Amino acid sequence: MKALILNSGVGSRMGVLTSEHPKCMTEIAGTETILSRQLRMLSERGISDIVITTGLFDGVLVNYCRSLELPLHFTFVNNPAYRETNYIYSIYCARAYLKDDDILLMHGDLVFEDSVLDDVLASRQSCMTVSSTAELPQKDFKAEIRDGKIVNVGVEFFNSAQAAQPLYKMMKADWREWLGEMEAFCERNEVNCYAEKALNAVSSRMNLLPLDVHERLCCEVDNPQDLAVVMDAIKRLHQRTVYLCFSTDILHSGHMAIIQKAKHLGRLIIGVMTDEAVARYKRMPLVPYTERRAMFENIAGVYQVVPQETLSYRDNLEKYRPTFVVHGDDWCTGVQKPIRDEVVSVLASYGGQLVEYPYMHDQKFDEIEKRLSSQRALPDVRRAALRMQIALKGLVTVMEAHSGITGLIVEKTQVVENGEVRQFDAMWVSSLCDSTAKGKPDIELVDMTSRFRTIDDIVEVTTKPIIFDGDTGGLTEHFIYTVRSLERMGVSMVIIEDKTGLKKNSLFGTEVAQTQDTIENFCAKIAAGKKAQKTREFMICARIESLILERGMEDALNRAFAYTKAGADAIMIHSRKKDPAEIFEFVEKYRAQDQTTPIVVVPTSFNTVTEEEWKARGVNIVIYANQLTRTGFPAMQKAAKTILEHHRAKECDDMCMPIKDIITLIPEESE
Ligand code: SPV
Ligand code: MG
Repeated sequence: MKALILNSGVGSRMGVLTSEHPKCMTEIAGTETILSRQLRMLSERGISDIVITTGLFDGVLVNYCRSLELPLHFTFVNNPAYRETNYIYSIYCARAYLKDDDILLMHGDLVFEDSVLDDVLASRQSCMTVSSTAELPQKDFKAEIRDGKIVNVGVEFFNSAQAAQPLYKMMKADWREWLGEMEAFCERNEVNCYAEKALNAVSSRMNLLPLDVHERLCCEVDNPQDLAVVMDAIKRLHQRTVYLCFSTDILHSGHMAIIQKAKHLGRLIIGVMTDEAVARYKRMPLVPYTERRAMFENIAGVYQVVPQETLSYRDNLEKYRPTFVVHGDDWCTGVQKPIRDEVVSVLASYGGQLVEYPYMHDQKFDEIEKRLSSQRALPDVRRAALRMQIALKGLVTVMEAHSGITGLIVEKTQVVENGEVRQFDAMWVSSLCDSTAKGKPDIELVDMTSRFRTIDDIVEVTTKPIIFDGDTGGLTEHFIYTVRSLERMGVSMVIIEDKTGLKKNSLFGTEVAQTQDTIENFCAKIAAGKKAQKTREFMICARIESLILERGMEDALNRAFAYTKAGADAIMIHSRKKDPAEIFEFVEKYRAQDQTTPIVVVPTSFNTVTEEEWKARGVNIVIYANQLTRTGFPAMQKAAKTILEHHRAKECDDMCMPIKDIITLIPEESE
């Protein structure tokens, strides 16, 4: 597309303001002139081919354009008869440069706001700016509109007319018609009329649409009064602010496009969602807040970058009271709708406006985001995620997984509650469930090679952090190898319990013979594991079995402090009582002396306590240790029985998951 700017007029109505330069060089805001503003706006939108017709002071104008040092290619065409002819003749003089392209035509004294130009450029058909709300001017241009199309443009049309401003986007074919007619006019020496007279002669052969600017700035500067109005309007435009919020880890051209659009509405304030806010509503951010903030601060033309601490915009809208909030229209439905509704109501309270752009579903962007998201599965990223989650969320929820499919269930299951998406943060590779899946008892019979195989299956199809049930950790000499293998696989934490000899599942308690390790031995195992670990983020959690084995609270606490001192990164306290009282007591007494070491609980028996209460009491990790296993197998048993009872599978059908749903859960391409 080429821009054609008409600057051959003398501008005599401006008085002394045009005594030394053409009207388009009149300053309208600071050192910005009508022309420099037009050219800046064009260059920001990638329109670089500019044809300018000149008249009086043409040398001054040419030098001025060059001095602006914008990345534009100019063609200047002087109309030598500028005093005796109208701009129809200037266009005629420039005709050789105006063939074979769409044309953006504007008068050199026209001042318009960014969004007007954006709308004109976005039009898929030829258009001219009009205002359905402005009063019909007596002497200026009006457009006569019939059946939604402009049929006549001129000062003499009052019927079915709207005020019109000389800013046109002409599609190539339409422009060819108009230009051809202008040539015919000029060759008949009709050079003193408006170019629009030629347009009116051919308008029936094209679709020239009126583009309604309503109250927006789009105004010619003909005299000092117009100039005062325009200067005031620009000052008000500069005071407008726009708010845009991001939680993205990277910037792609889709984000940049919306930032550019938003910038055109006013001073741009970007809200960057804090890590805590992102963690609450989606997954852990891959890039920390400070880095994400810096990314936006370095974008030219961004006025201010501020933290947004919640998913809700309310606090920031009340604080900054932006004139506009900009967002893609994808939040009109789905989980983000309540957030949008709140934005609409806060904006209404002070007269702000919501501007929504059509959400662009571009495969290119989806792929970039998918590729980025797949980084979560990389061992280094996955391993570090648990520590980050604890720091950002305070309480992390963990669900057991013992295979690829159960891993996928933990990865993907979500519920929406009050506009917030709830999902599990991490996976627990339970010894009980891993052994059960292999039809074996939970007595450290399934060896580490096999347990690692399970981790591999899960790791291959998921991205969430993993906590590994390391049983007793085995011999210290073996444990150090386990630690390194787990680190390599991207596991975030191993939990080892202070038992020795033949380990049995804790939920059997004292019903079976179980031996607790000595504090010294267990501390040595923890210390050896910590020494062996290669990465900073990996965590070793010491699990205390004193309450399970009925050794009392004091023993539990003594051990907890000793294990922490030996280097344990977290403490797990276990109980098989239905009443959570002893766990509460332990947490309270431990927290009285240690406020930072994360505490882990596995509320299988004491399952009435909510996550909110655990958090309030100072617990950091809640593990749902076996619920997928304990619900899955009875369903299978029931299906097996039903088929046996009916000698066929039909009666079992209603119990079965549709094959289609399996496809949703397990995509064919790796995600
Ligand atoms: C497991 O899930 O294997 C555990 C937790 O160790 S518990 O079964 O409660 O002992
Ligand atoms: Mg276990």
